[in-house]
This record gives sequence, C-alpha cells and structure tokens, in this order.
Amino acid sequence: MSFDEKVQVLLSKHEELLSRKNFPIAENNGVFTRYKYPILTAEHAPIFWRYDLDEQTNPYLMERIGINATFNSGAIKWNGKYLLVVRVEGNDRKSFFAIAESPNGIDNFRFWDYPITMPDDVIPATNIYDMRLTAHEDGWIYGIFCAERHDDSAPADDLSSATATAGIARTKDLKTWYRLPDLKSKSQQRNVVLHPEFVDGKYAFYTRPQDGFIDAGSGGGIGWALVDDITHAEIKEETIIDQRYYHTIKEVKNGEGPHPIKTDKGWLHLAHGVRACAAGLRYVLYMYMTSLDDPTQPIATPGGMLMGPVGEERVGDVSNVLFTNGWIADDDGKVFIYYASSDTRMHVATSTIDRLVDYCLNTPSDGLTTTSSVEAIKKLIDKNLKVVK
Ligand code: BGC
Ligand code: BMA
Repeated sequence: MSFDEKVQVLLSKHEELLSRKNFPIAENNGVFTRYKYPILTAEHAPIFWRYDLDEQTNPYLMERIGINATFNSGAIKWNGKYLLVVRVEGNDRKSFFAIAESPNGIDNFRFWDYPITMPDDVIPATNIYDMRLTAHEDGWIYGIFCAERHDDSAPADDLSSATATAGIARTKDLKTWYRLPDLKSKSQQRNVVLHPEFVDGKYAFYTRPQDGFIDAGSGGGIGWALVDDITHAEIKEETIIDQRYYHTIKEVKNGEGPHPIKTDKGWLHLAHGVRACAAGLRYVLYMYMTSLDDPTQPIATPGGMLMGPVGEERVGDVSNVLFTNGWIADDDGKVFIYYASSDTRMHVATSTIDRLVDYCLNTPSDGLTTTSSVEAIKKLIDKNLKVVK
C-alpha cells in the first residue's frame, strides 16, 4: 500500500467511528436511558492531531502524539448544536480542553480543528481539567476548572504533592478565552462551579473546600460562596449546602457536577459522591434539589446513587469511576447527562426534567442506617400489596 493509500485507510476508518449511530439501551429504570456506545473515546481525536501526514518526515506513518483519554466534559447548547468542552489527556498525562460538537447530542461528536488555547498568563499551572461551563446572566460564558500545580512546600524529593485551585476563564464565542485570576480561597478547591444567576447582586459559586490535594478532610461537602467581583474572585464566607455522611455514597468526598438546572419546583443538581473500598475510591453520580427562593436550602435529597459504573464503564485508567461535569436541558424538557467512565471515555444518558424532578422528590432520603432503609422498603411493599393482591 502506498503512503497515500495508508492515509486514506486511516481517515476512512476514523470517519466510520465518528459517524457511527448510537442507540438507546432497551432496559432502563424509568429514570434515565443509557446508550450503547461511548460518545467519545481517545480514538475520536482527529487523525491530524496524532499523525504527521507528510511522507518525507513520517515514512512509517506512525502516530507522533498519542492521545490517552477523553473524559470529564463540560457541556452547552450552542447555535443549535450540542457542544462538549472535553478533558483530553495526552500520552504525556497533560490534560487540555477541546470542543467536540454533535448535531443531536447522542452521536456524531466531532472535535473542532484546534484544541482550546487557554491563556496561562495569570499564574501558570502544570495541568488543567474538568471544566464546568456557565452561560451567566452577565452575558459571558464562564469556564471554571481545576488548575493543578506542584506543592513547592513539600520536601525536595516529593514530586507528587500538588495543590488544586479553581481556574476561571470567560469567552463569548468558545474560541477566544480570557483568563481571570484563580478563585482565592483559604483552602484548596476542586469541583468549583459558577451558578448561572446573580444572587443578591453577587456571583455565586458552588465550592468544594478540601484540606489537602486529595483529602476533603474537614471540608464538609459541597459549599456555596458569594463573590463581589468576578475579576478578583475571593471566597470570604463559605456555607456547606450538601454534606457528606458516614456510610453513604458520599462518605469520603462529593462535588457539584455541572451547574444546576432551574425548574419550576427548584434547582435540580447533579453531583458525584465518593467512597473508599479495597479497590480504591468508587465514584458515583447522585442528585439533589435546592429552593428557588434560597439556593442554599436543600428541598430534596434522594438517597443513594443515581448512576454507578456498570459493564465496560467500570474499567479504565482510574477504574470504578463515574464522573460528570456537563448536562444540557433542551427547551422541550429533554435532558442529556454527559458522564465519563473510569477517567477514560465519555457517555450520554437521556432523561427529562419532569422525570428527574420526580426522581428527586419521590426517592426516599438516605436514613443513614439499615433499619431505616428496610422501613422505606416496607412502606413501599405495604402500598403495593394493596394493589397487587
Ligand atoms: C488528576 C485528577 C484527579 C486528582 C485527584 C489529579 O492529578 O488529574 O483526575 O481528580 O488528581 O486524584
Ligand atoms: C477527581 C476528579 C476527576 C476524576 C476523579 C477520579 O478528584 O476531579 O478529575 O475523574 O478524581 O480520578
């Protein structure tokens, strides 16, 4: 095969993958529907990001820049298209952001030609990841993401200690991004999300205070903070609005997913919860709702997980992980939940606002003990036996 023919084979195989139709999986629990194929994998990265397509400089047609994973993506509906700001990770373990666009939200995701050039002028970071997108009522689209740096206060031979800070950037067109100073906070922060509306005339952030780079420690859960000036954002006071508890799916850590969706019954939240086990940390997705009048007040706390890793989702670079930082609600009430499995690939699940609100309002809360879980099941059995017997 000639060099040109080999290039054609590469391109046509890639096109086959990109244009593959996705299918809903028949079995579902009435709450959400999973889809057969992941919507983005490392193989979806454009051929021209990875191969040098010049026979003179790459006679073996080898991959020159390997892509390892495509995961934890922010999401936004933009000019009628479903856009993800994907966390792409190269073989060099550096993450960067790149936009992938789909006409229908469930398949045919294609990366824009270039990844995002995120200005690094404020305080350079070693790695950036997990962007939450917010089209704020101030007219800007914000991307809040984790900026990670080596912890220089660690002993000289410790090359693993790091710090996590919330990076802030904004854009009007998703192409040119302006970087603002990182969020100032007494503690380290990951999973910081900007609320879409002003609250008391201020910017409102969901936060996740943490004692160290990994340990949430005394940081009690998902927090909330009002900020006067987004161009010099600083957390002065932080209230915990969704707490962690012993022996729950969020015992070790939790974090806000994408920003909540406004519904007529309250703000609908999607988050992740983490517990530790012999296999390491297990990440699952869960939901809660807060009041429209006071977004710091929980009004529904369905117990347990909404989704946990199943099948091939369970295995990857960091196994046993589902993570989400993007969803899109269409005007007709359909919701596209974008989630990543095992820090490796992206998936979609669909639902509706009505179903998710119903799920939140009618799933029993976690009573925190076996006894109360059994009581909740018995209550349902009592009700059902009147119907089926
Ligand atoms: C990884 C993140 C991870 C964090 C904490 C970072 O170095 O890039 O994916 O969430 O460590 O484990
Ligand atoms: C975290 C997150 C994600 C990642 C997860 C599992 O702390 O912020 O980046 O998906 O760990 O590795």
